Amino acid sequence: MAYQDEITHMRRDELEALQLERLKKAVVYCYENIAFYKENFDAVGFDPYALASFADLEKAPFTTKQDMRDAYPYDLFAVPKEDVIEIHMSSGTTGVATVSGYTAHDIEVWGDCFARGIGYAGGGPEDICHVCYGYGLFTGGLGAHYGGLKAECMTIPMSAGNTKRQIKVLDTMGSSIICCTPSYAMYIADTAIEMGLDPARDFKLKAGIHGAEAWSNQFRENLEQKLGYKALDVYGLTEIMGPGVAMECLEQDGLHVAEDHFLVEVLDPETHEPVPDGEWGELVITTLDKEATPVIRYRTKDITRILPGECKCGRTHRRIDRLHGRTDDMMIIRGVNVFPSQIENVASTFPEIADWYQIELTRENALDVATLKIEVNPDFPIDEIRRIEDLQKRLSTALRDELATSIKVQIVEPYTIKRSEGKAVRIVDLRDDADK
Ligand code: DLL
Repeated sequence: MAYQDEITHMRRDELEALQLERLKKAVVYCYENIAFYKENFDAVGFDPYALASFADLEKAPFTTKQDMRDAYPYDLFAVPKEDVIEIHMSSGTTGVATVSGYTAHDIEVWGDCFARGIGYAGGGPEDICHVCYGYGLFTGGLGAHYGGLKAECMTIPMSAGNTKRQIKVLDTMGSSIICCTPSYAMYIADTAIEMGLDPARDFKLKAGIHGAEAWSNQFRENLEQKLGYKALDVYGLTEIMGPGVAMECLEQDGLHVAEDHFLVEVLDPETHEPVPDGEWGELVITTLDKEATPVIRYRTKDITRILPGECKCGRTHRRIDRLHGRTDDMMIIRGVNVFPSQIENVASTFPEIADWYQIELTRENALDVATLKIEVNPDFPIDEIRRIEDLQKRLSTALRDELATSIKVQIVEPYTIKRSEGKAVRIVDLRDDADK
């Protein structure tokens, strides 16, 4: 039996009844305890006491990141501060930070959700859970940590950084599940290989639980090959709950949403109408039983779709597809929408190419230009101009065929793109502010 199997295998009708019961309470709870929701519901005439079906929720207004910023620091808290036992904050690099609070109940739920994901990875008390997401205001470290404790793993709170020490621990202590961003997993794998180790053989990893940034299927394959394990995806966000809102199982066919705690909608980002299952749109999340900072209809700006049908693993919680990226990260290159992960998908099929890249955005003659700066593998003859030109040409052609727009390609030397211990910086925007 894996952690909370009885919940992750609930009959759909029972699960939906539980969701509806919790949803009814959640809208009333927000209305009665948070002035923002009272004002916003009243403004559009949404009566929380009258909600009788999931469809009724469509009449409720959205909550946006800007609303959360405006509420800084405590205006969206539903409980007095003495009931809050932990807070997290977004980095605030693109504006004012958003603050999210947790009561003791909320922390329990968070640990449960991540622990289920450890179960999805085939893990349990016999496992050693190596957490190298950053600990701190970022939710990655503590979220994975609470999951490790709940799943009764031996949990190693490494935090991010000090890569050589991570490798020493992985090599000697038998870590079997590693939790970090996919780019940090790649950094660790590449550094270990550079140090003369074969991580697929020398480490004892059976699974990785990776998220916080978009990563392509090809990047995943490269990771699995280097580390000899199963790399699984995990989704979460500061404003709702850290990692564990949705997690992938060993089928690697989408992420099961913790539907007993979160209600998800996928909407057309322009019209805000729901799209049918299977179609891509913006993910909108409502917390069903969060106490400290409950949220109704949060517009995540993340693009995904509900995967129709049942998962082969037998769990009943619906799945969202792996994220393409955020609407914010979408580039419009000569009229075509492009996500960095699509570029990554094409580039990482080239054996000469390493998994490190950055996309520079500039503006030439009133048009946005994307230049892919990408490293070759250390064994590539970087001094042979012909070989470089040939590779550049083949890669640009492959990108044009796949994306229907042109991306400039610039091959760079190994180890010249800055490595990241947390979220990788994939887009460097060099356009003037006025151009954006
Ligand atoms: O990144 C929480 C997290 C930590 C998730 C560890 C998974 C693992 P924030 O820093 O608030 O929280 O960033 C949230 O990151 O809206 C997505 O755009 C992106 N993101 C998170 N998980 C994934 C994923 C954490 N699996 C924002 N795939 C979200 C793609 C992801 N993007």
